[in-house]
Amino acid sequence: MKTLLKFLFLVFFVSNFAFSKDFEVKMLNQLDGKSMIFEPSFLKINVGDKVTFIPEQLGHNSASLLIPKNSKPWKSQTNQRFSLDFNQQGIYIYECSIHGVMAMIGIIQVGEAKNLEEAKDFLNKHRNKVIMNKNRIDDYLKKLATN
Ligand SMILES: [Cu+2]
Repeated sequence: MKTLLKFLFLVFFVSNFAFSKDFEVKMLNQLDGKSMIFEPSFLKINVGDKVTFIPEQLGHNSASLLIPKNSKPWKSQTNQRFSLDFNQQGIYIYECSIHGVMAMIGIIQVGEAKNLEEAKDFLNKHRNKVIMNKNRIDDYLKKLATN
């Protein structure tokens, strides 16, 4: 009995640390008066975690804009559920290819923000390419600054 308890404790303890977590990002037309948006649009996860982009409403995809070194860029099909494992630390910036100019942009930070300066530079430049919702870019820059 004691051995069983020890075993169960160990399984619980190890699983808490060893197993990766699954996250979901919804692709939406509307949220609280905002249009064309990822939710959550800023996500902090650990190395090995998985993110699934959910086409909750139609007309969106997820495509990487800036990724850490040694990681792979991605571009999902419009209206398709899409999952990705994040195995490199750093900041990943992505957009919806269709609504990029409306700042339908999201950020995923995996572990340490190793490419922080690069990510900030990118956002500052990218700000000029966005026509609507530039304030979202400013919010991201603020969030990254207090990281
Ligand atoms: Cu979109």
